[in-house]
Amino acid sequence: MSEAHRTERAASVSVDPFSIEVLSDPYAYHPQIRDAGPVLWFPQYQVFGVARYAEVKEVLSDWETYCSSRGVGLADFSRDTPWRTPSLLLERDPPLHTSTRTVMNKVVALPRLKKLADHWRVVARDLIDGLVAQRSFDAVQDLAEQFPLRIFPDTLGLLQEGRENLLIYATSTFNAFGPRNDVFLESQIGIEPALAWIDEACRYENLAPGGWGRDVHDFVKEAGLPAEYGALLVRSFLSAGVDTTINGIGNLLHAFSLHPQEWQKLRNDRSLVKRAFEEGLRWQGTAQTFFRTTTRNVNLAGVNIPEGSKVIAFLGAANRDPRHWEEADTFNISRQTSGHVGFGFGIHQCLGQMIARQESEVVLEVLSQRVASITPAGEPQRRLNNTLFAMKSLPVTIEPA
Ligand code: OVM
Repeated sequence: MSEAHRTERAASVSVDPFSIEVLSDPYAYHPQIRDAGPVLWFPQYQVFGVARYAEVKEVLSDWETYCSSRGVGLADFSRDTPWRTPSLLLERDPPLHTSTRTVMNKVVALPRLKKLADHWRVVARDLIDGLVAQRSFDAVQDLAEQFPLRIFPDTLGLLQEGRENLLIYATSTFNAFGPRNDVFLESQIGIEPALAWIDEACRYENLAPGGWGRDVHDFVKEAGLPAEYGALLVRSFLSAGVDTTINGIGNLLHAFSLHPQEWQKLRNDRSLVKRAFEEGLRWQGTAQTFFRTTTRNVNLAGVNIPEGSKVIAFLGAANRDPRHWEEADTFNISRQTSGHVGFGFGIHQCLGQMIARQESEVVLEVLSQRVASITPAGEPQRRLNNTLFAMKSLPVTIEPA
């Protein structure tokens, strides 16, 4: 509170964080925005921003001041029409958020998740054995995209037909947190049928018995919440559970292809699998940015931010802030990564993080048993997205173990 009397100006930043250049290589631009000041101002969008670890954590910790119910993208739901019906988790505040989150926490509970691990391992072995036999493959298209799609829709009990809509929908959802730029508009092509499929797929009668999708509906009922919450909460799994895990695994494999010594480290000590996943998220996170909206005038790091302001939090920049991390830019799977904000922080911290961990750990366990080395075999290609740091292609050649 002693800081509340200091008033400095937010550092004005002229670079567009949603431009092709920045989205292609956000890490090249992070030092500039971190060093500009603790609180940033983007005149082009009329929004504040934070890119240092301390301020990102402060904004995410204080949900009463920095709310989610006015949208976690550039759009302010108090003025602008939301792109889709707002999420009952991501785009809500307590007390409603608390009741929906409580229901969903039951669905993703660890004992339930652990029961799936053996089956996921069989799928991973099958997939990876085929790729190892090929020697050369695309680590994004043939592995990172395939694995979550082979297990997660089945875990939920989704319709078999039309699953290609999952990626179209998720890509648009994450693009919609940013401005209506070309990246967003391109992802809108063919979105109408995808949205219609998503709505259908989330209905109780279209979800397979025994799957987590039906469990969501059942737990909603048990908790005494309105029945129509069920479908919308299933939708959160479809929004947040596919593109995120795909790119988490893709970015991690990219990191290993660039750091062969870290791959050897993992092969020599498989107890590093858990840390390797966290370090992958710290070093090259999937969700790069989320917004909050201020509910009151607030002084952050000496800068007055008026009520009703949008604040963009740069998670990826915070995760490499040298003010917090030693050798912040180094990918080191044996480092202590606790406190990274790759899953966000506070009450909205990733609900599916244990699912993401289990998926990635299964892939890394099997891959580190079967593969002695991963070598780039062509230029990796990025897939530009207003929120996600994503890859389209990562050609590699592997040496079998
Ligand atoms: C949701 C949702 C959508 C996108 C991301 C997310 C990172 C959640 O609809 O609940 O969490």
